[in-house]
Amino acid sequence: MFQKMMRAVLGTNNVDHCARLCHASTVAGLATTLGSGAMTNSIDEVINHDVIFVTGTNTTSTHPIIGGYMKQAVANGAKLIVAEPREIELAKLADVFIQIQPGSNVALFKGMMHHIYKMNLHNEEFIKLRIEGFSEFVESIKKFTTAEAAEICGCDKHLIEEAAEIYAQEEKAGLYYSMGVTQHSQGTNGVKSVANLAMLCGHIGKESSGINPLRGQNNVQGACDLGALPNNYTGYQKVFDQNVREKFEKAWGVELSNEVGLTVPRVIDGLVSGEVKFLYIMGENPMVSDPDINHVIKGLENAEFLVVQDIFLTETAEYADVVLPASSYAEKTGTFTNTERRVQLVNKAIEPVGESKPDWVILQEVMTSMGYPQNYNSPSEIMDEIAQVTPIYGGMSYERIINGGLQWPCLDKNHMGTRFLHKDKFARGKGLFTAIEYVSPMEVADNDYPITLTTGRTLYHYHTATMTNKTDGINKMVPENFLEVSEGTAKKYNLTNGEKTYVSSRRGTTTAVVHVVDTIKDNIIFMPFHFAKGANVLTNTALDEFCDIPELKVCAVKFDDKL
Ligand SMILES: Nc1nc2c(c(=O)[nH]1)N[C@H]1C(S)=C(S)[C@@H](COP(=O)(O)OP(=O)(O)OC[C@H]3O[C@@H](n4cnc5c(=O)[nH]c(N)nc54)[C@H](O)[C@@H]3O)O[C@H]1N2
Ligand SMILES: Nc1nc2c(c(=O)[nH]1)N[C@H]1C(S)=C(S)[C@@H](COP(=O)(O)OP(=O)(O)OC[C@H]3O[C@@H](n4cnc5c(=O)[nH]c(N)nc54)[C@H](O)[C@@H]3O)O[C@H]1N2
Ligand SMILES: [Mo]
Repeated sequence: MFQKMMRAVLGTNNVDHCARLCHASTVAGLATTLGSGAMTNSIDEVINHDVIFVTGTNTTSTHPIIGGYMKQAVANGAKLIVAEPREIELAKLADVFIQIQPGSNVALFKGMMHHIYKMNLHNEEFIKLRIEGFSEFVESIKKFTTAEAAEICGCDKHLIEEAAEIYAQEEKAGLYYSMGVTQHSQGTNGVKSVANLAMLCGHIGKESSGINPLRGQNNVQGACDLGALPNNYTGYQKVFDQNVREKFEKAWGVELSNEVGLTVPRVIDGLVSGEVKFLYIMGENPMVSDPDINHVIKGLENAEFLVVQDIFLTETAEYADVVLPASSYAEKTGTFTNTERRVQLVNKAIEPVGESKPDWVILQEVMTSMGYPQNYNSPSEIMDEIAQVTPIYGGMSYERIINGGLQWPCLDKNHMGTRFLHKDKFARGKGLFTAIEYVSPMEVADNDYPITLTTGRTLYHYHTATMTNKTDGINKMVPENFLEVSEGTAKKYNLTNGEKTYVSSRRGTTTAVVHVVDTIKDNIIFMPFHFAKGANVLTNTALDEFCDIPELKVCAVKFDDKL
């Protein structure tokens, strides 16, 4: 309905935060290669893998349930490969752990594919039957040796070869990735490389074999599905497709634009340049979560009119002209579509507190007062409309999802939903191989800024901590901004465990408590982005050319002992 409001009232839809910051590169990369940008397997398929390849996901911290299943699978005999810049918990259980340089994913995957092809471990039959674009792709991997890959990844080439052999030869292979692959200026190419690797081995379209981008927020999958992307209506129907547009014009009784909207980084740039004047932010805290906070401040200060709809008065809400208090998940009924494409019902537990209202009620009131009267009586009626206009949700209704939910595609009222994707054919017909060249991150360490910063999460906090910093126990575990640094680097820069240091990039300076760890390599640091005026003061706004995801996982920084 939010999409309906934005498209109907403004003629566009600039709301794509979750998609942009998490899996915009997944949507872009997998839509072009496979035809659908979602987890291809289901969560309960995890325990039956023969091999699990984990890269760019700290699964036991960020998807602990799935991380737990992975541990069970390993206990049952599954092999585990981990490729990560940090020795995460799963790395300790791995058969092969490759500690790679942040930003080197494409080189790693290409090196693995080179070796698989050289050793004749690729799945020729599957490729012939189901994939196109092989010859050009093979040329690109033939010349890229594991030695070259190892040089870029900063690891031993034998590890790349061993990982390649295990991944290719096991029967049921699950590949899992998340932000360590997507949040790069080469994020879409990283995702396409993941698709190349799985297709090369025929490890997709089968039970317990597939590509699994672990989605982030409880409903980021649902937000993407329902058109919170600037180029899509619900169900990934394109805004520039005339038939689609006509369908929605008829359903909503308004004229609609066929123009693709702006992505969030372009919205912030637009505020800074004055091209964007009005912004309505719902359930997002860009003052903490967007790259280059000083740039965000300029943008928000420049907005002529800013509305923030949130359950708390956030750092972003401080800049708002109007704050609309929303009810939290516990105070409303609705659905969340989880990472395995399962549309699940969430029931109201308590009445909305204070003056807050469920988001759908607020949006309905805004639409009505803007001259587009709407009168849904319940979220269930909204779901009925979604089903009417959205083929992949065609069979969804509250009555049908009451017991455990349904996984899309669920095409009609008799369809039981879909456990794993691409079974006999890919959503796009044939899968598509893409020849990809390795390109380094946009900002790499140099003499002025000699340290590579990578950012991410901890188990204890959720994103910008609006919802987790109100709990004493959590604040005890992770009370303030910190950085992880190797012993060697700490020594070199005179940093002692527990002290506070300044860290600067070309964009700004922040402070962090030093944690000396033995899980990260020299000259690389990790900082969580949970804290205001923290990591994102430093990060780079460089974007992926295909989907505008920012390079949140790599930038260059230095230590300062004083300002
Ligand atoms: N506790 C908790 N759980 C969460 C969240 C939270 O805030 N807190 N947020 C949710 C959301 S929205 C999301 S999107 C997910 C994100 O889930 P994850 O992607 O698992 O989380 P991150 O910590 O951002 O990054 C994962 C890992 O990427 C690695 N990495 C960094 N650079 C590279 C690289 O170049 N290559 C590779 N291969 N790895 C790299 C980092 O070392 C890090 O361990 O988590 C969800 N779950
Ligand atoms: N450096 C760095 N930056 C990152 C990342 C990273 O890895 N590194 N990861 C990025 C990723 S993947 C993500 S997803 C983003 C997350 O960035 P944000 O989405 O900005 O972070 P959250 O803290 O989840 O903000 C959600 C807001 O929604 C509010 N909220 C909660 N429930 C409701 C509700 O029912 N209704 C309404 N209206 N509001 C509600 C919360 O109070 C909170 O203010 O951060 C991104 N930023
Ligand atoms: Mo995310």
